[in-house]
Amino acid sequence: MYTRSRSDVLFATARDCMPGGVSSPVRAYKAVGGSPVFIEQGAGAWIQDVDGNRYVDYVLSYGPLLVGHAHQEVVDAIQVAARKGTSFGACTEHESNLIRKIQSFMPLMERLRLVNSGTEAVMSALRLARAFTGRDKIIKCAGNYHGHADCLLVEAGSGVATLGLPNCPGIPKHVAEDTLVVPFNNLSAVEQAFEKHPGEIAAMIVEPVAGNMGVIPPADGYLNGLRQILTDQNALLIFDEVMTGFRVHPGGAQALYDVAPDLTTLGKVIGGGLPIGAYGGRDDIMTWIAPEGSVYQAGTLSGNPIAVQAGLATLNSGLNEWDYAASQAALLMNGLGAIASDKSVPMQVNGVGTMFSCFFTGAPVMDWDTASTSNVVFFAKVFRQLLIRGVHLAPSQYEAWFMSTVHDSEAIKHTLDAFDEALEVVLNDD
Ligand code: HOZ
Repeated sequence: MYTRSRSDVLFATARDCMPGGVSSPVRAYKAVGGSPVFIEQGAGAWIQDVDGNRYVDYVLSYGPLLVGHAHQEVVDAIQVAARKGTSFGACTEHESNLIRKIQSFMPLMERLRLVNSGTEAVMSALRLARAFTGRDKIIKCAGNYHGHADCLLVEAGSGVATLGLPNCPGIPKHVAEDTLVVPFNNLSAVEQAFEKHPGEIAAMIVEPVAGNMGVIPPADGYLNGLRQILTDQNALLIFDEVMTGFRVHPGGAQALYDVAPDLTTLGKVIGGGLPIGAYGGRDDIMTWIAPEGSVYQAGTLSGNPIAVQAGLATLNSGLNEWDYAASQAALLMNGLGAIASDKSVPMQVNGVGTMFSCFFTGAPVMDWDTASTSNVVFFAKVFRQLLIRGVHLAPSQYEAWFMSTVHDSEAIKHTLDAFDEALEVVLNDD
């Protein structure tokens, strides 16, 4: 029997002292109704809330937990690192070990700089691209989300799309004007942007598999087409692989689709659940970063030894079992699709590797316009029915489901049974 009381009490307290009661907006459940569950602990594929309810977790901290919750090797690595000291603001051996590990899967990242979040990685990469090219404008895609830096909160996905806040106040007009927005999966829009602003565009940043308007794979030839256009225009191609890195393929989207970005941004999995980010790429570009070059970027906690060790342990363990996680994702996607189809519920399942989305729409989803045809009211109802049946999703149609290496057949069966029942209840209520 699903009951809650303590979560509600804690949320009331949190609302008194935090905007919306949360540390990040999507967590407030505004798009799905009700109030958030407060999590007590996690182990493997499962989490438990403060009222003792258990859930199979597909949020996985929005992606980082490739090996599930409280994985023994990750916990051990964190404990060993913490006993030696939590932060030094000085060089440690394992920074290079983590970077070497990343480079063994993403060799195009010839040199990297570690930072503290995906947002920071993206801000830094864009500053570098602007310095390197001597140009100010950038291109991004509608519905892509690259963190909350001013110049990128324009027609963004993730929480911005979820809460319907396309134009965030507080962003200087001249900053927003330097961001050109094009539809995802549309090469001619990129060509037109260059025609309209010749010699002014420093870079295009793109999620090579979109993950923040739900998961949307690139159309055939899209990434190659971008590579060609950006090369022709002497502008840089930046792959934001904060979400896709080690998730769509062990070598990220750049390996899966065999397209070479000039710069790449990372986060999430490389910290195994602790705060981290990284940016890197061509050596001749990265050499512009201080202290080698004059593009300044710094951070007291950058390369934090605990985050670095958690990331290393996650990559060491997770990449050995990556194929299993991807096969479990495929199993679940097929199962969900079959259940929806049996009940004549229009639903598109989009997924690549270990991340996927279910859109409640009859139309194929390939960009923001088609993603936003998804029935978000229906999603909210299904979300609530799944929650009380022990399945924890991100409280947004536009966030991805993530699979881990420890989601076993019991977790998948539990999810499929819950989905079947949830759809039945929602259809009967409608
Ligand atoms: N960074 C995540 C992007 N999908 C969202 C996490 C959040 O907004 O809390």
